[in-house]
Amino acid sequence: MVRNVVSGGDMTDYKNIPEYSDLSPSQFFEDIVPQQKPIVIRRFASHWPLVSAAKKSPQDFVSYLVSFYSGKKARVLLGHPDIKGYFFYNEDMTGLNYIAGEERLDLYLGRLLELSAKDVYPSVSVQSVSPDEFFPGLIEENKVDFFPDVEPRMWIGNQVTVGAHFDGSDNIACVVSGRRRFTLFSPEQVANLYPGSINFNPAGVPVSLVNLHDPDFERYPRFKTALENAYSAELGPGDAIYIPMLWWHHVDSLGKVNGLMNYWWSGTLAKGAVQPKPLDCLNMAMLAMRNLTPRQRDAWRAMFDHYLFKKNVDPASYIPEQCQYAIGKITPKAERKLKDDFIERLKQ
Ligand SMILES: O=C(O)CCC(=O)C(=O)O
Repeated sequence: MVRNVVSGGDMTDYKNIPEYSDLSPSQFFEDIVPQQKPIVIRRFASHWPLVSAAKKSPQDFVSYLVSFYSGKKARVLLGHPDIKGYFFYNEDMTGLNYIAGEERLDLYLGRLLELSAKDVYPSVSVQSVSPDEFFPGLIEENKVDFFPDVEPRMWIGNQVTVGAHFDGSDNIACVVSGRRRFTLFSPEQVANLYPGSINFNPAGVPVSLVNLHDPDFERYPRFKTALENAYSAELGPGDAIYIPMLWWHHVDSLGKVNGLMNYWWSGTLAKGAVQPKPLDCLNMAMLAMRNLTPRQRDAWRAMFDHYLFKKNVDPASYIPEQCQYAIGKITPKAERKLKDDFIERLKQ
């Protein structure tokens, strides 16, 4: 059992996410991760100099970061004040409601401080940048012993909103500056969230087409059910949230200068992750089966249930190891051959 359960969050309209503090990596990986349910870990990184600097002031946070800066330019997102920080599609979904450009991060961070003094300001954000690339040495001073081999990513911006989306990896996201509110939906809520295009979206994965802050219930009536089943937690510097793979997360950055460090692991965004991604498979399955009748699709559902979901019996339990391939045991050579066969077929 996991110890040190602290109180739940204080969001009355949403379900609380269980909270822990002083969680050890073994408690986390042995007790929490197998359940694939979100938790909040208070004081996950409260010992980091980066968090201490942010707690002093946004200026201290920025100065500390800039002291590591490599000089490389990063992709910066910029949105008009009218979008109220919500990076999304444009009105008719022919494009996005923000622009992106390359910028030096020391200039960006300086600008972020300037904007924090204004009443009306554009939304700015750098998302999922590599600390090793842009701030070499930062990670050595700001480590957790949960993930010795996972390279984290950083997110720095003002009051921006990332609409509900999912990732193909498990994730620990740790607030390092400002505050963030996370609103989570379980994978079973997918239809109630009205996910948009797989191939054209602001996030690299489908995003919910419903604006959590201003839901159009006439157009998206099932979103009410999603809201009834939503979880929420607000995090400050040093606090972290565990978001299991495929859990939808909508994230509001609430401070003037917000920073996040996150760790994606054992999934499609982690180092050494397996390719192709499950989302590629979904795309491919839709392409391959688009002209099948509903009955034929049902027949394939049974086949997927058998081979992939192993519903009633594990096929690897009765197929000799040397013939299992993707079902179970596969040698690197056989995996390469399977992928090469795919490539050849896709070229046709
Ligand atoms: O915190 C954010 O702004 C978004 C973070 C996110 O989507 C993630 O960590 O997967």
